[in-house]
Amino acid sequence: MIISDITELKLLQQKLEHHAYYDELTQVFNRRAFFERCESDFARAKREALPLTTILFDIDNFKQVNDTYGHSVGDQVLAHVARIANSCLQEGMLFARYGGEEFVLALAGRSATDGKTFAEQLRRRIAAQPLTVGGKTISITSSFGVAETTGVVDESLQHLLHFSDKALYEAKRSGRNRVCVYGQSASGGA
Ligand code: GH3
Ligand code: MG
Ligand code: MG
Repeated sequence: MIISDITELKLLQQKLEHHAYYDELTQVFNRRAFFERCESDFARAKREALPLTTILFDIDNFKQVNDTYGHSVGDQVLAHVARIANSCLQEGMLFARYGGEEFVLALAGRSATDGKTFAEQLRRRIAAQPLTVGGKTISITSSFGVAETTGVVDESLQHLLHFSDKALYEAKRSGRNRVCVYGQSASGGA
C-alpha cells in the first residue's frame, strides 16, 4: 500500500515537473524552461568570452490560418512547426515555444553568421513542408530575427532577446518569410 502510494506520488511529481517545463500543445520547452537554461548558457558564454546567438521566429499571418481553418487546425500548425524545428536542432541548441505562435532558439558558442545560416535552413524547411489536414494543404512561412551577444559587460539575456525581436520586426516589415540579423540591414528575401 505504502509502496504504491510512493510510486503514485513519484509519477505525480514527474507529471507536475513535465507540466512546469514543457508546452502542452507542442511538447517542446516552454518559456520558463527556456529562461532557466538559457540564463546559465548566457552566463557561461560571458564568463568564457564565447558568443551566443538567439533567434526569435514567428509564423507569418497565423491569424489567417485560425480564421480560415479554425483554432484546432491552427494548433496543429503550431505542433507541425515545432516538430520541424525540433528535427533540425544541433548540439548545444536550445529551442522553446516563446508564446503564441512565436518560438525561440539559443545557440551557445555560435555567431550571428552561424545563426543566420541555421535560421535560413529552418525557414526553407518550414516553407517546404506544408501541413495537410482534412484534404486541405496549408502553406506555412515564418520570419526570423537573429542577434549575437555584443560582449558589452552589462548585457543581459533580455537585451539580446530584444535585439532578436527588433530583427524579427524588420523581417516582418520587409516582407515576411525571411531572416534578418540585428545590426544588418534587411536584404535578399524569400
Ligand atoms: P504576422 O505575420 O505579423 O506575425 O501576423 P500574425 O497573423 O501571425 O500575427 P498576429 O499577432 O496578428 O496573430 C497571431 C495569432 O495567433 C492570434 C492568436 O489568436 C493566435 N494564437 C496564439 N496562440 C495560439 C494557440 O495556441 N493556438 C492557436 N490556434 N492560435 C494561437
Ligand atoms: Mg505571426
Ligand atoms: Mg506573433
